[in-house]
Amino acid sequence: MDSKPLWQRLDPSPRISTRFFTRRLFLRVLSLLSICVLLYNVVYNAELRGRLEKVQVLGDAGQPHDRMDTAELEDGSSSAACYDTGFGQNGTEKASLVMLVRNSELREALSSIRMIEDRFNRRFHYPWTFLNDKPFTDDFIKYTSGLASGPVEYAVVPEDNWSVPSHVNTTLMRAEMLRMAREDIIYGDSLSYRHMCRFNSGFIHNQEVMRKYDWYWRVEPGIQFYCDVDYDPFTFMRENKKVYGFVISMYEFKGTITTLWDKTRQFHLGNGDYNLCHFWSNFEIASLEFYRSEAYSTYFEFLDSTGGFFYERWGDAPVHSIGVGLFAPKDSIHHFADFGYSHPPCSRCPQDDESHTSGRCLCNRNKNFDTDSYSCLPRWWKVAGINRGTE
Ligand SMILES: Nc1nc2c(ncn2[C@@H]2O[C@H](COP(=O)(O)OP(=O)(O)OP(=O)(O)O)[C@@H](O)[C@H]2O)c(=O)[nH]1
Ligand SMILES: [Mg+2]
Repeated sequence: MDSKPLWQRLDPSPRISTRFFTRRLFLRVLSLLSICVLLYNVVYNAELRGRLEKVQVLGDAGQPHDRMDTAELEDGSSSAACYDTGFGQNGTEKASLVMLVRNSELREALSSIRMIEDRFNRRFHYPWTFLNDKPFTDDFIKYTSGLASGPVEYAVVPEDNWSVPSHVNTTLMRAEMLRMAREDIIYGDSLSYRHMCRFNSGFIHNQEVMRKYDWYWRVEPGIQFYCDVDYDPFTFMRENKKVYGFVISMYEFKGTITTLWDKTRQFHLGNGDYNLCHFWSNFEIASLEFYRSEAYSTYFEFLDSTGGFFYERWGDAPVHSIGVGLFAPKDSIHHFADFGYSHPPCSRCPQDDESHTSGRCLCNRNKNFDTDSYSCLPRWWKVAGINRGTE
C-alpha cells in the first residue's frame, strides 16, 4: 500500500492539468464578462439618468425651481408646469410653438413635433407650449418633452375658457346641434369642437403661459412640414411689420357661419359681402399682440356675446381671418410661399425649382392646393397684388 498522502499519490497527468487550466480560464473569462456587463449597466444607467435629469422641473427663464404652478386644480395637480430640455434658445424673439392637443393624440403630436424640430427648431430651440382642457398624462409629458429642443410648458385651460357661457340658451344650442347633425354639417353636433374654436378665437393668446410671448406658431398634431426653414420666421414677421402668416387659404362651409358676417357688420359697420375665404388656421404664425389688441378683443367679445360659437359652429379660422382683415393692414399679412405643409386633406408645396434642386423641400409639386378650385390663394394673389410666378 502506498504510504504517501493522497495528494502526493495523485500523479497530475497532463490531461487533468489541461482540464483544470481550461476550467480556470473559463471561470476567469466568465467573471471578466460579468464585470463588463456590470460596468455597462452602471454607465448606461448613469447616461439614462443624465438624460432624464435634463427634463427637470424648472421655473421662469430656465432657473431651476421646485415647480412652476400657475393654478392648483381640484384634484391637486397643477395647471401648468415648465420643463427645460437643456438647450439654450438661439431664436431671439419672444415666441413659442404652441399646440392645443388631447392626450389621445400623442402619436400625431410627436410626429408634428419631430417634423418642426427637424425642419426648423433644432437650429432655434424655441420653446414649446402644450395646452389641453384636461391635465396632460405623464406619458404625454415624457415623450413630447423628449422630442422638443427648447423649454417645454404644459398648461390646462381654465374652465371658463372651455365651457358654455351662462348667456347661451343650451336648449336652443342642443336643438341647433341636432339640426346640423341631420344636415351633415362637419362637426355640427360636437360641443368640444365648439369649445376648441371659441378657445382658439378668443382665449389662447391670453393664457397665463402665453403672456410672456409676443408671437406664436400654431402647430397641430398630425401635420406634415416639408421644407427646411433656415431663417427665423418670427424675426421676419417683426422686422417686416407682419401680423399674420398663413400657408393655405380656402372657403368656409357657409352652414357653419350662417350669421357670422351679419353679426360682424353689426359690430363694424361696412359694406360688402363676405366671400367665405379664410386663412386655414391650423397653421398660423401670428402676433399675439394683435389678438390682445383692443380692436380684436372687443370684436371677439361682441361675437361671443351673441352665442354664435354655440348656436352655429363658428370656426376660429374665419373669425381670425375677418379680424385680421378688419383690423390689420393688408400688407401685414404674409403668405409663407416657401413652406411646404399638409394638414389632411390639403397639402401645398413650393413650386419653384430652387426649393427642390437644393434639397430644401421634399414634397410633390403636383399635390398643391394653392390652385385648387376650393383654394382662395388666387384671390389672395389678386388682393395682395402678387404676380404669380414672381411670388
Ligand atoms: N385638448 C383638446 N384639444 C382639442 C380638442 N378638440 C380639438 N383639439 C385640438 O384643437 C386642434 C384643432 O382640432 P381638430 O380636431 O384638428 O380640428 P380640425 O383641424 O378643424 O379638423 P380635423 O383635423 O380634420 O379633425 C387640434 O390641435 C386638436 O388637437 C379637445 O376637445 N381637447
Ligand atoms: Mg386638425
